[in-house]
Amino acid sequence: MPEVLKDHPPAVPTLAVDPFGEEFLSDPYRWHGSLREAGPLFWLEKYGIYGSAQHEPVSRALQDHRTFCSGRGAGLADFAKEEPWRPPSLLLEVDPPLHDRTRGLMNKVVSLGAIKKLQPIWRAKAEALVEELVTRRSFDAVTELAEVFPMLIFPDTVGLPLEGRENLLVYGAAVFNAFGPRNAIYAAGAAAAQEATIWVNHACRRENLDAYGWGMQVFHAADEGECSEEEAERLIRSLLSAGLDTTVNGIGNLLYALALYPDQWALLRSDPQAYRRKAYEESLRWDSTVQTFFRTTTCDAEFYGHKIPEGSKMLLFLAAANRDPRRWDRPDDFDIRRLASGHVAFGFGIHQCLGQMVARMEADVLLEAMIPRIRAISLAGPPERRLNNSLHALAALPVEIIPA
Ligand code: OVV
Repeated sequence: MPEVLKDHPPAVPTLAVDPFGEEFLSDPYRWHGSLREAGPLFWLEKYGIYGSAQHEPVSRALQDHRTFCSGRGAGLADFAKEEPWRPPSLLLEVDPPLHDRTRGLMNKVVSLGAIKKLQPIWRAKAEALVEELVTRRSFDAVTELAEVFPMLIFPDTVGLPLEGRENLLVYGAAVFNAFGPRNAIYAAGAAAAQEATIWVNHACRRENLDAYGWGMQVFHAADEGECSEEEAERLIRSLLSAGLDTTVNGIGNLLYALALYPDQWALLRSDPQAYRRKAYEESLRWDSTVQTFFRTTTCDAEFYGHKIPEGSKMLLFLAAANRDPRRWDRPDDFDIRRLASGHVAFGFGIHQCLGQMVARMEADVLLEAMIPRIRAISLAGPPERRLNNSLHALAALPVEIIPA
């Protein structure tokens, strides 16, 4: 290194990898190490954006919503320069003060009390579903369990029309694809998403919601003057966007982990009270459903000794951060004994997942139903991936079980 350059700030490492390419998305964990090793900040030349994949810088960016804003989109598109593909989310894609009003209102609808009230119903549905699958001995843990269970409870919880609910998964997949570039993966779901979008927008209207669901409660908040009627519709749209494909894959990834680590299933069964909740938390750390989100800088910022200009997009690798060896011992091991809290699978800071308690309760009642009925669970064939620009998703997971 020539003497004269010594005092210059370090250059941001430039990476050629495409984090939305099929090679990357088929096996993201194979690539994460090289992203983390590049340092706390790197440049992804294919997209002309910054990236971060270590736990500390990712957490720091998520917490600093003034510098790393969401109002210019949580995807690759900069809403200050490009028309969003749909009207922006009033939760995910806005900043304070608007965000705090909408989030405050939604926190009251999606509250722990509301979830606990539904727990007995969710538990009964989980028991009935698991009961039936156990008699089969072998089944597909994605198409017959992970995709089925949230559909049995979540649309009813929101109070959606019965007709057309199958659009929800299609829509969710499209929403999460749309955070990435307009690549082949996005295009593959785009046509089906058009019809699903029409159905979702229709389902969010007051006249199509039942009187007792969370959807109507958002309209009650509108009646109290906390938001407009139009805002209420779009807030309900958030429940439908973020509430299904996320929990489906959260459960899918959990079941995959348990099938892959039989000793962990045995440990969980040996002391369910101690491990049930920890098992789901660890599965979120080990295999984060939402792999990435973007932020945009609101000003010229300094980040780990680097200067980032205003208006830069930054891709935060949540799933890579959750396996950062700087933060966790043996990060690639699924180990339900560890303290997984501090993972960023639900994000961090003001935008941290609104539905996280729903996700936890769904997993909890499912495990509660499985533990006494299933002695062992193992893979009966290779799992199949469903590629998505943001989600780590499974298309199929053949499993075999031994009843208890
Ligand atoms: C966290 C998340 C993902 C996708 C969509 C939304 C939120 C939304 O608010 O629409």
